[in-house]
Amino acid sequence: MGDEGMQAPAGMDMLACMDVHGLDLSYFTGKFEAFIRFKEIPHRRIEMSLGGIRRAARATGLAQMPAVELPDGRWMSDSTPMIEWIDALLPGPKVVPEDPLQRFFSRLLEDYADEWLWRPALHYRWSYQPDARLMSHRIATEMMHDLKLPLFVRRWAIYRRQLAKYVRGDGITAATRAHVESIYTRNLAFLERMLTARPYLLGERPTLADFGFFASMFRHFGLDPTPARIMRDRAPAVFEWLGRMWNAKASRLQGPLLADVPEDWRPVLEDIGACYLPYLNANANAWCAGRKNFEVSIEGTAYKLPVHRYRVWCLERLQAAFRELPEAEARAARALLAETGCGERLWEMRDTHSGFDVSGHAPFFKPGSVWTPRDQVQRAGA
Ligand SMILES: N[C@@H](CCC(=O)N[C@@H](CS)C(=O)NCC(=O)O)C(=O)O
Repeated sequence: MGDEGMQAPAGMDMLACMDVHGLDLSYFTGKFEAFIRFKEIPHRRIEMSLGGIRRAARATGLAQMPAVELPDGRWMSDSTPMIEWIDALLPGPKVVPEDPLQRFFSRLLEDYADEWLWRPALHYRWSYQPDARLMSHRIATEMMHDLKLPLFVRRWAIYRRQLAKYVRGDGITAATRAHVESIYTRNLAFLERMLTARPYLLGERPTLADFGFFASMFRHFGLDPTPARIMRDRAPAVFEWLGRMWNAKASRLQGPLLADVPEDWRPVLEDIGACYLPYLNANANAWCAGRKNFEVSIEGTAYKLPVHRYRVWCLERLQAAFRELPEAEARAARALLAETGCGERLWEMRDTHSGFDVSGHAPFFKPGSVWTPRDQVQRAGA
C-alpha cells in the first residue's frame, strides 16, 4: 500500500484507520490484533485505561477488550463476529474457510480455543507467584495508570480481583487444579503435532482456528513465565508458530489449505466431545434454570462453576453454524462428530434464548453483561 496508483481494497476505507482499544497482555486483544495485522489493515492500538474501559462499555454495552472504534464512529465488540464481519468485507483469501465442512469445524475449534483455554490461562497467570507478580505490576502500571492510588494498592487490587473472579470464582481448587493444567498441556501436544507437519493449522496460511488458539497461546501461555517455560520445553513448534502468526501477512501468504478436516484435528474434536460440549450444555442448562452456579463433572473432576451467559450464546452460534451446512456436508459433519465422541451433544440443549444478539447485529450490538442471569434478560424483554 502507499504505492502510486495502487488502490486500497474495497471495504478497507470503512476500516482504516480503526482504533483498537486493548492491552498488550490481553488474550482477546492479541487474537484480534493478529487478525488485522494479517489482513494488513491500518490501525492504532489505544492502550486501555480504566477510563477507556468505561467509555468502551458505554459504547458497546460490554466492559471488555478489545473494543474497536471505526472511522465512521461506530463501535464493535467481540472478536469472533468482528473477525467474521471484516473477513467477509475484504477481498482476498478468507480466514473463515470457504469449504462448508472446514468452516463448521473451524468455528468449533475457534470457540473451544477461545472459551475452554480461558480457565487454564487465567489460572497460570494468577495462581503462580512469579506470574502474578509480573502481571499485577504490568496491569497496575498500564491499564490502571489513571487510578490515583499508590502502585502497591493498585497491584494488590488487581491481584485480589483476578484471583477472586477467575481462579477461586471460576472453579479452580486443589481438587481441580491438575485437570485445569492438563487442558493446557494436552492442547500443547495437539498443536505441536499439527505445527510440526505444516506452518498453520489448516495449511499454508492462517485461518480461524489459528486465531482462536493464538489468543491464549500468545498473550498468556507464551508470555507468562510458568506456562511459557512449559511451552519452550515441550512444544517448540508452537513457540515458533507464535512468531510466525504475528508476522503473517495476507499479501505474502496465498498458499493452499488442506482438503477436508485434517486427521490431526481429531484429538481436539475428541476433547470437545469429552469436555467442552458437556461444559457448554451444563452451563446452558443452569442458565435456563435461572441459576448463578452449577456443578459439572468433567472427565471425573467435579467442578463448581459460575453460569456464563455469553457461553450460552456460544452454543447457540455453534448450532446455527451447523444449520448453515448444505445437506451433504451436514451428513459428513454428523459422521465426524459421532466418530469423535461429540455425538448428539451439540443439540442436547435447545431453545436456550440467551438474548445475546436478538437482532443479529453482532459485532455492532449492545448485548449487556456476559454474566446476566436469565430472569433479568427476560424482564428486559430480550
Ligand atoms: N468474547 C470476547 C471476550 C473479550 C474478553 O473477555 N476480554 C477480556 C480481556 S482478554 C476482558 O476484557 N475481560 C474483562 C474482565 O476481566 O472483566 C471476545 O472474543 O472479544
